[in-house]
Amino acid sequence: MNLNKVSEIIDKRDAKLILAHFFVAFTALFLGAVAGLLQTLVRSGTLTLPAGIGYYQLLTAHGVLLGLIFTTFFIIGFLLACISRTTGKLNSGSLLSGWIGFMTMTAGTVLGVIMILLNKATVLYTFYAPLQASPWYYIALTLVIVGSWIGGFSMIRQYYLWKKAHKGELSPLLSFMAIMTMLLWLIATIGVAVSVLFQFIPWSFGWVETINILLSRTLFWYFGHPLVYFWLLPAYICWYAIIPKIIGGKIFSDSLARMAFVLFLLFSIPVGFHHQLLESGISPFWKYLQVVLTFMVIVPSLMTAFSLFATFELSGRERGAKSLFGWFRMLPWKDARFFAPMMGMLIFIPAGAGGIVNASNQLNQVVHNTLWVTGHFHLTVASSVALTFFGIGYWLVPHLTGRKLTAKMHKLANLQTILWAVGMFFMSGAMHTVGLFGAPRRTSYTTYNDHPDALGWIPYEVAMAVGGSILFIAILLLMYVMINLSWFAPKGVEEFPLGEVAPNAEKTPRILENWKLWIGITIALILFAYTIPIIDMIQHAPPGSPGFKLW
Ligand code: HAS
Repeated sequence: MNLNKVSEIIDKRDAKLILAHFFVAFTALFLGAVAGLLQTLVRSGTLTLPAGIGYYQLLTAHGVLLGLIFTTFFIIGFLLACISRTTGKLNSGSLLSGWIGFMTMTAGTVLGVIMILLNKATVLYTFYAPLQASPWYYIALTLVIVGSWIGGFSMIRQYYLWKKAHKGELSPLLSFMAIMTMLLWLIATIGVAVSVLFQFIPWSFGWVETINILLSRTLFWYFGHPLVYFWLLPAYICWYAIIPKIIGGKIFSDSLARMAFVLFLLFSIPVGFHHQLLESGISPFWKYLQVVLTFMVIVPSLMTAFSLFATFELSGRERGAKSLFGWFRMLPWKDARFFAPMMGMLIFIPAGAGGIVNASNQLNQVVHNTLWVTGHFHLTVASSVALTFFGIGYWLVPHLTGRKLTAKMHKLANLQTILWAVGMFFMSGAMHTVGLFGAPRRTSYTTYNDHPDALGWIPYEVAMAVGGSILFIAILLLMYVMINLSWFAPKGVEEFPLGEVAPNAEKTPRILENWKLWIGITIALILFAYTIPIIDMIQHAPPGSPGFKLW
């Protein structure tokens, strides 16, 4: 097979496809952020929405645009960039399917947003039954997912062609990680696709009268938890394989990085019940089993933390750092490509600890459905992941547009990161705290008839609004930087930083690339964790529910 030579600069045609994904991603980010700002103002009682716009309508737009659209478009664009950079420019078939995937996802996004704006889909991003949206909303979600599959297949095809042309060689780390991330997504989305196609669409069209709620929620969370690792793994790609180059160090271990990704594939799917610990209808044994598996999925993150510390320390020591933490000062704090992801890493320490709290059955009883959980995911996806994505954008956008990240843009980008961290400190800190006092999530402004508990929550809700406003300023700054890097920055070549493995790292065992083995174990674990509970849910289903429109 004749693949093109790998070039240090991504091919122009591939760049266009990647930039198209980024364009939709950053537009969704901006619109979702406007919704977010308004939400914090409404929730703190500071603002009443005009023109009949509902709080929950806004909340749906916020969750969908940021949690589903910004992330999916950015990730697919970034993974395509990783593939193109390390296996050579996309061949014409892969490029074409990349564009078809993009168009399908974009059509789904536009249709979905129209449904939300028409107030026909105020069901939040988790679209829990029995809330019932217009069937066109579920069709829109289907298009987004099917489009992402087509994009994913174009990456897998490219990877397959590379492997064929390089028989017996270990694939480039970045491509391996990109394919693993995509594989995780493909297996995870099967759950939500089954639920949407066989439950939500027939039910919302009125072809069947009722829906099995527990089954729909279970299929959602079968997808919903690996979804969070679909967000996280691209950030890990940057931390493992790109940051070492930016700091002038080396990747600590290729094997460890690949092993962490394999473990994510194995353990991130059969754990959805930890989102349903308080739901009846699932026996405690299966909940217990999935909680144990949840604790397994913490291991690759701990491995990642270890590997990153090793990379930082070794690179600092190589440059003469002597004391225990001397390497800390050697890190390039003024480099925006480093600073934003690094803040993401630092924030991931408390964010991950919060996840461990959530996963602990007894503690989950205290925090479930409170603002604590909202605080948790604003630290994980909206800080650790988002800051890393911004950091990637700072070099990848100019790399693709043939421009330079200037010293002025570095400064603004660093200011952006600081504002983001400060805003999130206020917003997420207040959410975590008031969540422990019992304030529920997914709730508009109310004082529950001036109940003293609810009145006590208000100062925290105001702190959330303060944080939200700072975050919005940060988004405006981000947009300014991204627009500059896309169209106005000086022409030039911005590097695609690609780390090299430390020369004395262990040789990577071949078994880590044994796709059949890992996919086989993944399927076995999924069948083990889900088969009996799902049969139970179908055989002993309570009467199904008709649809409700409560908005
Ligand atoms: Fe979570 C709910 C458990 C991670 C996102 N999570 C959510 C929801 C979202 C979400 C969106 O068990 C809400 C869904 C909804 O709408 O209802 N979560 C976990 C656990 C982890 C975890 C155990 N979550 C994430 C990540 C997310 C995310 C990542 C997005 C990207 N989560 C839960 C549970 C719930 C939940 C329950 C349900 C709650 C309920 O009741 O509803 C773990 O994966 C976390 C492991 C992480 C670590 C941290 C490792 C630290 C690293 C950084 C090292 C730093 C360095 C820098 C090296 C163990 C890798 C240092 C440098 C220096 C210079 C000092």
